[in-house]
Amino acid sequence: MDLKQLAERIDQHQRTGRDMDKVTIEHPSLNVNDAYDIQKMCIDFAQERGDKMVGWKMGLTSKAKQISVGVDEPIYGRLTQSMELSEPVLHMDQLIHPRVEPEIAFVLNKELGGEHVTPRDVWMATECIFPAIEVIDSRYKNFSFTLVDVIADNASSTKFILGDQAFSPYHTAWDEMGVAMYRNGEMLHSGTGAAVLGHPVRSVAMLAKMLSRTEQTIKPGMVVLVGGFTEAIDVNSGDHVEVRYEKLGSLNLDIK
Ligand code: OOG
Ligand code: MG
Repeated sequence: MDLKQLAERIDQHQRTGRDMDKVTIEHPSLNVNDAYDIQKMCIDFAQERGDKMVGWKMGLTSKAKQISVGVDEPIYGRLTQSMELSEPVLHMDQLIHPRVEPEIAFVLNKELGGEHVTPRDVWMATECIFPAIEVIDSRYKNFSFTLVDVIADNASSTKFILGDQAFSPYHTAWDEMGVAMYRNGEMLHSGTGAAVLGHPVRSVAMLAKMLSRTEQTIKPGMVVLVGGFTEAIDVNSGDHVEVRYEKLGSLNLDIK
């Protein structure tokens, strides 16, 4: 089985926003390592086209998210410059069935890596924390996938936006911080940071450890999305999403 050919196929669907069959239907023997190789190749293609890697995301770090997609272990994905929204507007063209979720993002000021990274190491390497919204859009039909499929599809990464205001890592207790997500004025989901592995800092530590398996590190300046605090919501043209973060203010997203 040619991993590069599979990466080319996924890359094309990521770019055109057309859905596709799960790669494991045709290739049931693909494993998690193959899937991360495919993910990396897709990002290499994007970089060859001039895009730039700006960070990482953790996914499926909360029970709510794991249950909603039927995959019960955390995964990571790669974030590029072209995924970052500079205005709180999401255009539906070239998206398939986007979903929106409340997150926070750590930005590091030191390299972080190794199989023994602790929350303490993460705090020592954290410059600031932003409220964030992630837009995920699985390239697979019906937003349905296995662990291997979703990793190969870059953990459904599509777009993200950070608030303008950066916060000190010591601004609040991030596990106690509440979020509430509204669509068109109706509150659909709420939760706290503890939903993410007990404390969001653990998600960054877990990423560093997962990356150490392939001798990679998180570089200074990189953004790390820790994973959705709650289940994601479907959005359509005309919708307005607001996420209220306790002690951080709100983020908004208009769907066009
Ligand atoms: C996988 C990506 C999950 C999160 O924050 O848990 C994710 C998916 O649900 O499609 O981004
Ligand atoms: Mg997410």
